This record gives sequence, structure tokens and C-alpha cells, in this order.
Amino acid sequence: MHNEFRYGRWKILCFVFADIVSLLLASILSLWLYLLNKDINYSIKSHFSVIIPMIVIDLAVTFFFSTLRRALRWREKREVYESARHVVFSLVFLGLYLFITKSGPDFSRAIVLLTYGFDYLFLLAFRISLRQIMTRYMKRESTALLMTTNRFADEGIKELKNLGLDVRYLYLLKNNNADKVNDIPVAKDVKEAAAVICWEMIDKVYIYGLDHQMIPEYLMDACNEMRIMLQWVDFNYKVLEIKRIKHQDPKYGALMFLEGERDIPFPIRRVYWITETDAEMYRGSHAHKLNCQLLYCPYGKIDIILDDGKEKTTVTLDRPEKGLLLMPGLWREMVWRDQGSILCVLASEYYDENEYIRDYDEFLAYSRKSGKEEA
Ligand code: T46
Repeated sequence: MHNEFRYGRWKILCFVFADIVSLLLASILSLWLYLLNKDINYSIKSHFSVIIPMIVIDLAVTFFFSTLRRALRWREKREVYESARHVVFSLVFLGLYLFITKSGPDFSRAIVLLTYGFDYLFLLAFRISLRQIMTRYMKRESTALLMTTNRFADEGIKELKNLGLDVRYLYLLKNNNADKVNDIPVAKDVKEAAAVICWEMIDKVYIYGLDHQMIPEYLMDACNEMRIMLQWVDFNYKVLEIKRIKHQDPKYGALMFLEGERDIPFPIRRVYWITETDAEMYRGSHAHKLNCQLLYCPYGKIDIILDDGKEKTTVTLDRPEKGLLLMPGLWREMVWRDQGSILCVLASEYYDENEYIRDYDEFLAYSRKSGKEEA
């Protein structure tokens, strides 16, 4: 629950307040009904002495059992379950309290049961109404959360701005502790990202340039529970400058490096390289369904011809620090321009011949189906 309090604080307080009001109303109503029966001799004082523990238990259950976790966004069906969970836990803990303090006999069990019965109905009604009011009157249109890595945050924000979307929050996978990027707050972890989506009433979650393996399951489940669509703002390929450190003394050369999941948006599962090649040699003629790759040429010159099913582009790898990031669904051919040039590849997937498309017509059909040609 603590993550929730960083965002939408007063909206949560409204829900907590509604919970307490519902408990008080339920308690008064059940007492009134109970006392309608004139033959019953019941101490109103003892009834009120238990109301304070009831409220404390109610707050503790909300906090420790997170019964408000995604309350603002989840389906009404889910509310039926969560309110029941809240009431059952409260009832159990109140029972324990009465048992431990031995105050059970002063207090009518019928009233307790009646109170929690009414509490359930009021809770459900209040929470559903609050949600409707908040969604109707407080929602800002087109609020978006962008999920990407530190390396791609700036580009992703620009890309969404071009689409007319306002990025309000970021969730950066493998974040190196950035609090803000371009003045946009960054959710610290996946739980906080889910809390932002709920309490800041985020409309859309965009994913920029991330391999499917990097999307945390927790966030996918949370979005699903809150009926938020995950949408990909994707690129097919990108030319990257690999970080390079040149030694002050030229005889020691230069060192280049990159990190999986940070500089490139995928974990590195496989590395391969192609050597001993003749000039004007062709390889390739295939696409991948899943594999993301980073290609670079540490020695020589190689043309990479890319085809998205609609148009062709050529990227020439002729410097060791020039990297070509390829997302799945691109047909490629490689042409060795200089003899002995070396092609190195970092890949997101283990080798699996079934995820290759080696037939061009099949590639065109696949690309049409997956909508890649529209990207
Ligand atoms: C790519 C370009 C840039 C394996 O057994 N394991 C492996 O990890 C790889 C990469 C290949 N192979 C076998 C499969 C074939 O029997 O090696 C043989 C040659 O592979 P292929 O014809 O796919 O080679 P290229 O140069 O056309 O393509 C390779 C990669 O396969 C491909 O992913 O993007 O380099």
C-alpha cells in the first residue's frame, strides 16, 4: 500500500473516508434495527465502545491487506470480491479482538454480523459511486505513461509528442535511478508504476522500443486488471552510437562497450560473428519473428539492406562504434563491401530455426498480418 500513497493521495483518502462512513452507517443502522425489538436490553454504551476498535481494524485491513490497491480502475466485478475480502478480514479481526479482550459477552454477536452485512453493501455502493464520480469529473484526457529504458526515454517522449500525446509519467526498465527525465516524473519500480496508472487515472500505457521479454508480467497483469491497453510505439530499426573510450595515447586504441537491457532494449541471449568473407559476398535473405538484434562491424565495411515489406533502406556499417538495432519483422540482406569484414551480432533469443522466415512471400504475408508495414 505504501507505494500508492506517493500518488493520488487525497483520492485514496476519499476512499478510506467512504469506508469509515460506511462502517459507521452500518453500525448505526444495525443498532437501530436491533433496538426496534423493545424486549431487548442492550447497553448502547458497550456498543459504542467497540466502534473505535472497529474503525482501527477497518483502517488496518485497508493498509495491510491492500483492499484498495487498484480500486479506482478495476472492474465492478472485482469490487464485489475486494469489498467482501475487506469485510471478512475486518470481521475476523474484530472477533479476535473481542475474544482477546474478553468483551464478547457485552456485545451482541447479532449486531456485529448485521453491521458487517450492511457494511458490505454500503462499501460496495460507496466505492463504485466514488469511482464513477472521480472518473467522470477528474479525468484528464489522453494521459499516458511511457515504458522504456533510460537510453530511449528522450526519443520515446518525442515520438509520443509527435502523436499528440502528453506523457505524464515514465517507467524506465533497468533504471539508473533517474527521478525525472525532461521534467517528467519516473515511477521507481513496477508496483509504483501500477499505482500511478491507477490513482493518476492514466489512459494509455505506451511501450517504446522494448523487446517483449522486458515487459514485467506484474505490470501486464495490473494493466489487464485495470482495463488499460498496452500499446507499442515501435521502430523497425535504429542506428546507435556505441559508447567509445579513446585512450589518450593513440597506441592503446579505443574501447567500445554496451550493456544488455540498458543500451539495447533486450537481454543478450546469444552472440555470433561472421568472418573469413570475400568482398561482394551476400548473406541473409530472411526475417525474424521474435529475435531482436544489434549488428556491428568491428572491422571493414558491410551494407545491411533492410526491407519492411514496403520499402528498402541500406545502412552501412563501416565504423566499430556504429550499431544497428533491428526489431523483429524486418527482411534483411548483408553485402560484404570489403574483404575480411567482420559482422558481429548480439541477439535476444536462443537459436531457433522456427522463428526465422526464409521465404519472401511468407514474409510479406506475415508483415501484412502483424501490421508491420504500417509502422
Ligand atoms: C542474422 C544474420 C545477421 C546456428 O546453428 N546457430 C546460430 O546461432 C546461427 C546464427 C546460425 N546457425 C546455423 C543456421 C544455418 O545452418 O548456421 C547456418 C548459417 O546461418 P544463416 O544462413 O542464417 O546465416 P546468415 O548469415 O544468413 O544469417 C545470420 C543469422 O542467422 C541471422 O540471425 O540476422 O546472420
